[in-house]
Amino acid sequence: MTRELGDVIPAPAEVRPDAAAHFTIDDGTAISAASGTEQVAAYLADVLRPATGFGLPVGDGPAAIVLRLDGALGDEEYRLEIAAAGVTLTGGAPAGLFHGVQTLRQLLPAEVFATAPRQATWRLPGGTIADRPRFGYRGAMLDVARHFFTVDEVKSYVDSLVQFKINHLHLHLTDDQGWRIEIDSWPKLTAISGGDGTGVDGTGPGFYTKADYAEIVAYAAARFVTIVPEIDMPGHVNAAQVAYPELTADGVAPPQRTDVEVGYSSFVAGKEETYAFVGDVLREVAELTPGPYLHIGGDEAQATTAEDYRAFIERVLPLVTAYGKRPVGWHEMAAVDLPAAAVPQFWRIEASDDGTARAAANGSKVLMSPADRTYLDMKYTAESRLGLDWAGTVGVEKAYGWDPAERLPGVGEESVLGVEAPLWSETLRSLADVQTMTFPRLPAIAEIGWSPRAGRDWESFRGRLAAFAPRWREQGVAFHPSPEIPWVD
Ligand code: TNX
Repeated sequence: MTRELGDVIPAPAEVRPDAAAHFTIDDGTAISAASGTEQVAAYLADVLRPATGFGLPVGDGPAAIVLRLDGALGDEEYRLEIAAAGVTLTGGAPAGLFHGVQTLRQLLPAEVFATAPRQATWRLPGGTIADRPRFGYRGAMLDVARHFFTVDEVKSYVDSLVQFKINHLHLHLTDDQGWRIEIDSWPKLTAISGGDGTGVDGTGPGFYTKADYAEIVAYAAARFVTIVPEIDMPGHVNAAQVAYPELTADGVAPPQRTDVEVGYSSFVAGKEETYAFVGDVLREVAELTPGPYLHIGGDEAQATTAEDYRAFIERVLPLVTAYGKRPVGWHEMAAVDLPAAAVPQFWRIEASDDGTARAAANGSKVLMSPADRTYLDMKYTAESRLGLDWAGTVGVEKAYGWDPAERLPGVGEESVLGVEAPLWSETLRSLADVQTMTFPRLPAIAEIGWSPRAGRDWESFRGRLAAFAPRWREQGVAFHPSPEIPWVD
């Protein structure tokens, strides 16, 4: 199927087709990498070589495909010019070039995503795309606590997400059912609560050593994705208390839990041991985190009194800041007066906001994850095999049909940091399950986060989305074949 210049998700800011022109990549095509573009040029060659079978040498001399930087553009901004003589990709910074490479891949035939050589005409439609993001934070979240996912599975997930210009991956590392990140000063966390029998129904054991975690962070960084680690507290802490009973009120270890209840566990706000523990954990996690954000959870603390909750959050926020990070927390955190650098992550299905609008008025930027639109763990329909439905079912059109700057009174465009699509893993058991819940809804959230508001159009989106079925099949990525989309073979 011939691709047209506008056949891209998320929709680019500006598309100017030149119907008279096109460029075809062949076995004589080379890539010219200007200074500072070498890393992305190597990535471009790497992603094109398996399917094309071409050598695609990268050098600094003249070539048909040219990568260059232009400091006049924003960091994530790029311009892609396709003419008969060749292709010029210009980025404001390597991140912008990387996004431009994803656009270029989408403009090639679906076979380009194959892992072994294929016969195809590697034709790019002519014209110019000038593109830049609406919001700086476009994220996904993976819950590795309810079910653990390996380093390789997380890397594969990153590779699927970046195709839609996602630039943050939030890892929900701890919860009642498991603790998934090694902490040197409190080794029983993973020795006990990362081991066999942990996770929902005991089916999701495992944890990241510090070396594993650093490997994920580096892999993501090479793809311009920032990892946002979450240590959920003061609720959702049963796994920590199983390993260290001194973190409970009576000092008695609770039973290990593998069910899906929420809201029953709590750290003790009035105990000094609590803060010794939290301080150590946050320090070690901050050390593993080159990115600016550290997520402290704060959701569903039903077993914590309102007074204790506020005391706890007020004690913990300055620790995050002291370790050089910006605190992120589920919006309940906004029950206290937040520093302007703190980011509440709004997840409610109603417009009620537990202080989020007040935080925005005080200068905080809000991360928008309304559950009825962005939660990738909600069932698509009542018949879905996987997922929950407490926020309703979420079809593709519903995921696409909202706007982050219109969702919450008092939280307009200027107060929105961006959007994030969380995937909780109570019902998930494999990477294929993760992919099935993510695709095709994640592209909808990605377009909301990246593309200009004015161009939002469901008919256009579902038509563009239809072309991704063969692309995901080539990559071995599972997806839900929603009847809302007129899929092509
Ligand atoms: C609510 S939304 C939770 C999680 C569950 C999720 C399931 C939020 C911040 N907390 O503990 O896994 O619902 O959809």
